[in-house]
Amino acid sequence: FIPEPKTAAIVGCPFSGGQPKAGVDRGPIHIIEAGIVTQLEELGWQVKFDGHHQFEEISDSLKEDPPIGILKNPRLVSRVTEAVANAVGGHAHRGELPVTIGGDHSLAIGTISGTLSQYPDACVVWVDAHADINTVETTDSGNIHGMPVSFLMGLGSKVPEYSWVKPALKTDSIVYIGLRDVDAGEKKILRENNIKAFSMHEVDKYGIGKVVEMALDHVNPNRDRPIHLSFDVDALDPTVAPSTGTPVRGGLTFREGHFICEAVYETGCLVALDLMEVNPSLADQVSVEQTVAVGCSLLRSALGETLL
Ligand code: EXY
Ligand code: MN
Ligand code: MN
Ligand code: MN
Repeated sequence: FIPEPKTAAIVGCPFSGGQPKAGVDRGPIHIIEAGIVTQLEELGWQVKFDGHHQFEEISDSLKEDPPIGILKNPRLVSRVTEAVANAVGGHAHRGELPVTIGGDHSLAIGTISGTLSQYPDACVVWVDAHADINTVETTDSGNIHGMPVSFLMGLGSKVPEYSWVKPALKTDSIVYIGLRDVDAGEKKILRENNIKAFSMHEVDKYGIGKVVEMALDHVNPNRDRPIHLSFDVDALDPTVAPSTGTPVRGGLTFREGHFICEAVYETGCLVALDLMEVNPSLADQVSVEQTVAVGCSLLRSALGETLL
């Protein structure tokens, strides 16, 4: 799907409005400072990075952003993700592979909308400890990073502020890997909509190789659909990626996380990539460096780095 010379466009998104913890907005800054641009160039990519997106204009223009129901920062998240959708869609339109670095996972409302605008037949591989599919009705926290998938599918009652989001993601076009902290309301949504999910239970039972094969068979049986890979770093075990806002024990090992990225790259179908929820202000210096390094290496694996 990606023309030669293969070009990756980094969409740096210093944004934290989808959740309450400060610092996740510095994730992309650390990933860039760790040298991801050079690392991807060394893999043979032409890399475009023209600075992090600046969302100040948007936040400054919003004098106040009171909750809608219990949704927190609803207008800010809407406008930022709309801008991200345009950025990602624009890069995809130019034949570049957008690599969005968050920032919190509410950004995926934008990244996946952008991908689907250019590749309506794209499927999504969502790697996360969480399902991020709460609706306006089911969310207990009101944190929109726990809700992007429901917005993209048009589940739950509509928030007028989000009318720009097309419900373009079909329930059979996403597959989850790594789940282990799913709210009761989310379990019901997954069940009722027949949404395919491989939790850590399945990873333990079948092994990551078989799980990824089954996951791809579900969304992309002929390996001919474009793939958007949305990787939440909290899918990894907290011993591997400690610096993240909602860590959950019992996660993917270092290799399991990388295997997913390698296997998606090997399909040749990858058209967009997200790395979300790296929060360099959580945990000690060593843990932060470890998390940033693992974030960079996941991105490299998804863009073709091999072990041999
Ligand atoms: N399910 C919980 C909520 O909706 O608040 C926790 C969500 C955490 C989401 C992180 C980004 O993946
Ligand atoms: Mn850009
Ligand atoms: Mn997430
Ligand atoms: Mn998560």
